[in-house]
Amino acid sequence: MKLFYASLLALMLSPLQSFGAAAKCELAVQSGIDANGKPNPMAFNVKSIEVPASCKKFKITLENKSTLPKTAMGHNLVVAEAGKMAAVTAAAMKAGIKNEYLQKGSGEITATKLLGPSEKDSVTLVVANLKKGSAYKFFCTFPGHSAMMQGDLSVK
Ligand SMILES: [Cu+2]
Repeated sequence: MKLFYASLLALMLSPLQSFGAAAKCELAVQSGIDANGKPNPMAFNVKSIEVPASCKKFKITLENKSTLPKTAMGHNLVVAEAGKMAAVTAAAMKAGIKNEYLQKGSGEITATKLLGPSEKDSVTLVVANLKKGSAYKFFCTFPGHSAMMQGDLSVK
């Protein structure tokens, strides 16, 4: 009988344990805040993103903490292969503010909307579509921002 209760207890605990060990398949990123948590109009608070290979999907939510208007200091978060970042940012500059500084189909894997103060948007990466060991970047395509606002993204 003691053994029965012991195995029942183990059964009850196991879902909790696997939940605790499960990889986190989402991440909150802020713009307008630097990696040290200090206000910085042109920064992300995250410098690199590791996407767990065990996640089917990986959600990134960008929240813009900058207080400057979208037309002057809007931010987005775009994901692309590292080798395509320059092409995506160049195309975004040409696309202009009327297209929220993104030329769709220029090489981005996914992109949030361009955010003004206190705005939020999320994107979801399908992890099976990313290659383990490949170099990806996340960055902001507002003209001039990607020099400061960028980081590495990889599948681990
Ligand atoms: Cu920006």
